Amino acid sequence: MNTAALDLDAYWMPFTANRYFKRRPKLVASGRGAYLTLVDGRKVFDSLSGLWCTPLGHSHPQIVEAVQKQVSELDYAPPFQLGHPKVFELAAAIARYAPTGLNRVFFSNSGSEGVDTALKIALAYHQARGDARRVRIIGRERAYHGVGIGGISVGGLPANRRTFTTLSAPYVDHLPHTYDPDHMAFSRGQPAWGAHLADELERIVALHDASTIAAVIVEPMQGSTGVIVPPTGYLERLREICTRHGILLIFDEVITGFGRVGTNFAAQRLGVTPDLIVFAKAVTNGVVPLGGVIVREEIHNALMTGPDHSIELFHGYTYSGHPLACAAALATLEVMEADGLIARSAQLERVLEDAAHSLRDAPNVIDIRNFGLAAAVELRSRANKPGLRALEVFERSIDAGLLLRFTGETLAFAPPFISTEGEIRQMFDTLKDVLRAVD
Ligand code: PXG
Repeated sequence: MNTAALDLDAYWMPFTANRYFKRRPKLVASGRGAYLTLVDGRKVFDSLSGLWCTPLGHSHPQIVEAVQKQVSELDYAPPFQLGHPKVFELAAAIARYAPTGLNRVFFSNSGSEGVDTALKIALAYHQARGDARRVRIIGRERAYHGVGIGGISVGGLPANRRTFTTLSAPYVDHLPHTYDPDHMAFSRGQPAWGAHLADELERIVALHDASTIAAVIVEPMQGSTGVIVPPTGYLERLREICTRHGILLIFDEVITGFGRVGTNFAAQRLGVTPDLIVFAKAVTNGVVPLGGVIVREEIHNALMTGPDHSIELFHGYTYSGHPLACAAALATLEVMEADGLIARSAQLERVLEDAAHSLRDAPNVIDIRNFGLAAAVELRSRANKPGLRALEVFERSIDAGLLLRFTGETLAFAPPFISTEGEIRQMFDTLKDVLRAVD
């Protein structure tokens, strides 16, 4: 494809250094299985499964077929006061994947919208029960809950918040994050240190009074800030404190949901059941945008009040439960089940862990973390040039056949579940070579 004639000016790219990119554009031409091919012919291993969203690999024939069939049959159906069979079928299928008791599903189109939806449901639930003083939401430092106003308010990444503070929701507070390299550098799986950080919730509850707090929202494993793994016992303690004070616990499982940590959701892996789960990404294998919230039955039922012809929740999207998204999701869940891919994700965890930690002595590596089929390698910054080393590693890796994700000085890996053991080892062997070549 001749891209020299392509005008790059009009497209304002998301979360991208636009000017840098447009001087050195990298355009993807096609994707198959665990690989993407750039327009210049370079083929790269997709080591983050897209952006954590394509665990079954690109162009999966069964998903492609399901979407093609759907678009020719029913391309769109209005979701307000009308439904279509697949959206009900999908909600029931998702409920079967979720922990017992969470069996009502509200659909959005993205993780950000899913987060906003969960926060609204939490507020609506308390109001419906006559507990309208519960208006505060507690998030966490370093959290990423998408880019909606709700999500950045409870989120904890300063760069994503600081420009927009005037729009942020006022009734929020934040737990401390759980990352402390002095206590947990090079941990394999869950760090032993840090459960006590959950007790900070008691302090926040005492400060604001439990009667004003609606919900706590956390990512069970923090993905986009660089695979920050919950310390053993930490989430259990959060759950216990929330239950004791009548506070809802929301797990944002946009990254961890649908097999990334070797179980359907992180809730099941970690044995901690929240009241609401936000999902997106892998549910459709990234093929069509879809997100949503899985809600505990009692929360849903508490809102089913008033005359039965009246709307119970004033919330929804034009594309809630879009037929193409439903077709893609049903096919994705079918393939996951038929091919045992969540079990495969679990099986590959140890291979990934060993391969990642083999970089411990590689140049400029200051931490390695892993959990489920995800890992992060943290690099030392060059003096006065934060992020530049990771950027160079990223560029060189592409030449070496590896597409990796970097933010700041953190490299993140979340390979497709269909990867071979050899491909997972190769990812880190390639990275090792690249790190030796970058000063
Ligand atoms: N919650 C969590 C936990 C996420 O990780 C969102 C919400 C927002 O989802 P949408 O669909 O609105 O983007 C996310 C998104 C990365 C990366 O490189 C992570 C995300 C998005 C883009 C890149 O880690 N997570």
